[in-house]
Amino acid sequence: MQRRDLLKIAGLAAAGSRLSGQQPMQMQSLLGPSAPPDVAKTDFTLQIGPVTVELAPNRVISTIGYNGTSPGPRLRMKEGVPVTVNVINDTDVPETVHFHGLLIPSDVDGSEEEGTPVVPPHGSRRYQFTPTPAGTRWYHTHTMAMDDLHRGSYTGMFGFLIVEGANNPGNFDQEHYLALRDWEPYFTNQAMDTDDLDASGPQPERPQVMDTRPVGLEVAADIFSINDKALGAGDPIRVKAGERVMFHVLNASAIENRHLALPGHKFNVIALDGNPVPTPAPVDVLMLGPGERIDAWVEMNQPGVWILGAPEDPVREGGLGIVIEYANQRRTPQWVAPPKSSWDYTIFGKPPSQPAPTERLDMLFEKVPRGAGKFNIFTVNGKQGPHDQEFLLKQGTRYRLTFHNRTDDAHPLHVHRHQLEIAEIYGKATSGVIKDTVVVPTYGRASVDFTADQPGLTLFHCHIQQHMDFGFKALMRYA
Ligand SMILES: [Cu+2]
Repeated sequence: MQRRDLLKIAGLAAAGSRLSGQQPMQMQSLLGPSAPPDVAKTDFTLQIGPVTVELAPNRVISTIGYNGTSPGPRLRMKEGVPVTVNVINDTDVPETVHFHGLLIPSDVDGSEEEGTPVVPPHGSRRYQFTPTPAGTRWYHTHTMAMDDLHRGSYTGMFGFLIVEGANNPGNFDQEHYLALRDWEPYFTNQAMDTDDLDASGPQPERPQVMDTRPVGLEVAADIFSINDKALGAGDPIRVKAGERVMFHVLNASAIENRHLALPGHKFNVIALDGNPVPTPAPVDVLMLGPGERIDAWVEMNQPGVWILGAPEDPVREGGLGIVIEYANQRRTPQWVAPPKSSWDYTIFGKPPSQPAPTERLDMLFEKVPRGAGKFNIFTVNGKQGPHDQEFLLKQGTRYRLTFHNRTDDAHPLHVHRHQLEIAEIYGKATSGVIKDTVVVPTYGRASVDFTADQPGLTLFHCHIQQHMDFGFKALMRYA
């Protein structure tokens, strides 16, 4: 034994003698001086495993979810207070949990493309981050699904994540969290298209010569729910005349943009994607692309029993709705089609006051129809993802990113880890509407401004799972 080792032992012995008679907690801190102080602390545990969802007594879905339920538990975090989320993967495939709408580093954001380590099969991984900004966020799996409709966001792996800030949004008599979902998806080349409800705007990207090749397969579903219940199967939301009810709505679909209406009532929209809007405004119909959230309150001033649901009959009748029941009202829930309306982000904005950023990025999207039995593919600037050397960001620079949607779908476009301010959409200029996901209309164009202030790989993609899987993505990189 060498002299150096003897000194070490002597040192330890001395430390031990100083500790004798002291509390075990201090002993622990002596033994692990280099371990992070929070390693033993877990604020949230998400356990990935098989779940069953009883949408209705005769409709039970088997899928994968978090903590035995779908939606998963609602996670409440405090803005600026670090958290540890322990994810346990009880399945046979690697998983990732994406914290959608948070400004957090790439290694915990929950995207393999950005370099977040996966949660190995039958293993676990801790995500440690400081949640910001405040607002209605959510979490979900971010794996690829490709042709497997039992993977990725086709499963039940999603839930609300609420970041509480210093400001309370106001006093409401009730508060409800509504996640819009579809189940048991299938491939078809005749997908029901609900975008026509919003297709009244200009179409500057409509090609001179249309691509008439036969379309390939896309994904559709006929079974729907709000949270884990189909329309009529769960308890109604019971209200009293005069109450103000806050709804936090999430489109957790992997497939399609959704609309929501409540006959005789207006939604007073106060936040989009969790971010307060400059001009709160009442609307008859909400529209949310996959990934989007809306916070809106409703004044309950039409006593009766109503269906809060999708305006499209097959979607609502397939389960996308929930009953609103006023006190002392007993009758069959009523549905009345809402007034014709087009969703318009700009009514919640304010006139632009800043000059446009001079640094520009352009993304042009096309769909390649692949014919019967094959999957359509999507391109960004003529190529499928990853585009990992094409979009180089300079730290601290503000960019204007313009989306050119040269396809016949409205796409929900999501940029990770950054906030997007809508600058122009439907041919209208606006400002102050801060989003993480923006639905760009069929053949439409939209510009968003963002500041490159979150170094690290940053994923851009369409939030429709199949579009992302088949090319609709790009990786932005800090130079
Ligand atoms: Cu898309």
